[in-house]
Amino acid sequence: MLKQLEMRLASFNQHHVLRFWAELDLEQQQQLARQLERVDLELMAKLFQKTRETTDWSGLAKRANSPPSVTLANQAEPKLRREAIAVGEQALRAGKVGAILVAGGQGSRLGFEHPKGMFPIGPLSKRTLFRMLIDLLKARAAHHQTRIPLFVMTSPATDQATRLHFADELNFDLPSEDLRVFCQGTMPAVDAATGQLLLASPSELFLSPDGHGGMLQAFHESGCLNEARVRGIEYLFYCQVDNPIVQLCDPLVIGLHLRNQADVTTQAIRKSHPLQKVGNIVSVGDRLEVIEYSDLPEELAHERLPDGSLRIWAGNIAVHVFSLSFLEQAARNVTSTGSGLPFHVAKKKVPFVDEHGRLVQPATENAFKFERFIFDLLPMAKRAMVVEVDAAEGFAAVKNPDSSPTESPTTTQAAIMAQQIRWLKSAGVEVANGVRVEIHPSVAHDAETVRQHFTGSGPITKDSYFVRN
Ligand code: UD2
Repeated sequence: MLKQLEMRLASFNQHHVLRFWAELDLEQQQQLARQLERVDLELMAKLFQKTRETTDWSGLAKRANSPPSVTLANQAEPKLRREAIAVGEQALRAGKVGAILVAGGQGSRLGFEHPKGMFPIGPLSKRTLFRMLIDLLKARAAHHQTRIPLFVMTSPATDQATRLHFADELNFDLPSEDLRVFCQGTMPAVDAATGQLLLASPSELFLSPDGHGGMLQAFHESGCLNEARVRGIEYLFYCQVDNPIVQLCDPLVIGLHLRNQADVTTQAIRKSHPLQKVGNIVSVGDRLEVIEYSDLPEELAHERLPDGSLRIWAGNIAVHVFSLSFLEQAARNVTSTGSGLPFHVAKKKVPFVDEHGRLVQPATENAFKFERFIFDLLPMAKRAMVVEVDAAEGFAAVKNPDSSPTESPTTTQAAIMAQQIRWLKSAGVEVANGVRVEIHPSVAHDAETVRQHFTGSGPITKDSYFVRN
């Protein structure tokens, strides 16, 4: 077995990963061999080659237009809204909708040492991101007298802690058949100068999650895709664990998706400023694409139309509705062609074990990491649709620690409270200035249910957490 492994590695100039082999015990040798068997060395060589090529993002952005979109603003097209909501509600009631929550990222920017979903974000309740989102999902399901199965994607970095957390929380009272946790794959990192695989220890490759685009393969290979099909799911609502105000399984966006017979429908926000750190959804020819914020040249990000609005305005908030049949088709392509979603490269600082067996903490970026992004499914879709949502009503992601002025726990909590106070005020409830308010979704989960529950209530004059006893 060793001989074969050596030969395979040598033909890709990767035999250095066995340099500590003789010092490893049997278990460690088996661990390393198992890891290496799973690495596609040919793909790694190709990806390293590709790091030397540059993508002409500027050319693409110049050719790109902002995508045609439907707006969700309350006043817009009331008849279309009503009809779409009815269609979405019907799909929900018929049990045709499931939810995918991606929670495999390590949350390193936030500086939180547990899976990000465990971060306490409820402004008064301190409910975690997982609990906030699952409470919302349960409220949505109860409101439509239906069941919405939840598929949570973890990564090897978050899987165990996430499963333990769910067990501790008694799966947030979700029936066992409505909760699946599946784990995404990993990718090795390579030395930026040589393309050689990096070791995290003498018996381990350095591996990191393969990006949220790894969802497609993991969803398929874990059997979740098939399970969803067997259960009669036709539409999957996809979102990220870091956005507690996502309009989770909103009947309007599901209804628009259905009426348009779309493969993918994606929510977009109007960017608040040209360099906002969200991907840019554009249309190129008859396809949608996302240009990451880091790839969009600054001068193009600043371009404005004659009316003063941004030419490239549509910010990706990573909220998508996928038709199950489209995901199945895309997953079949992955299996049959081995190609799948493209990999994006990032140059990062990656600690590694050097030839003397010492762990080196590099001072500068020394390695390439490779990730797949879910939004690369957009250009594969024959019918893709963009729905504009007001950021205040659907996007308040937690990305950074409180020392940052944006996308921090404080800004997200402020957005949650501002939204709920807005809903209360539009239901005619007075809310005193400076008062902190949080409404548990089992009481009310959107503007309409707040109106139904609170109309006629007295003024709110002190910090209040509304929750069912
Ligand atoms: C992402 C999008 C950006 C914008 C923004 C909105 C990318 C590359 N960029 O930026 O366009 O839409 O989100 O919030 O997607 N995750 C996994 N597995 C992984 C990596 C990430 O599950 O291997 C999850 C992670 O747990 C989180 C989400 O994906 O929920 C976003 O990851 P991120 O924070 O790295 O993405 P970000 O903020 O750079």
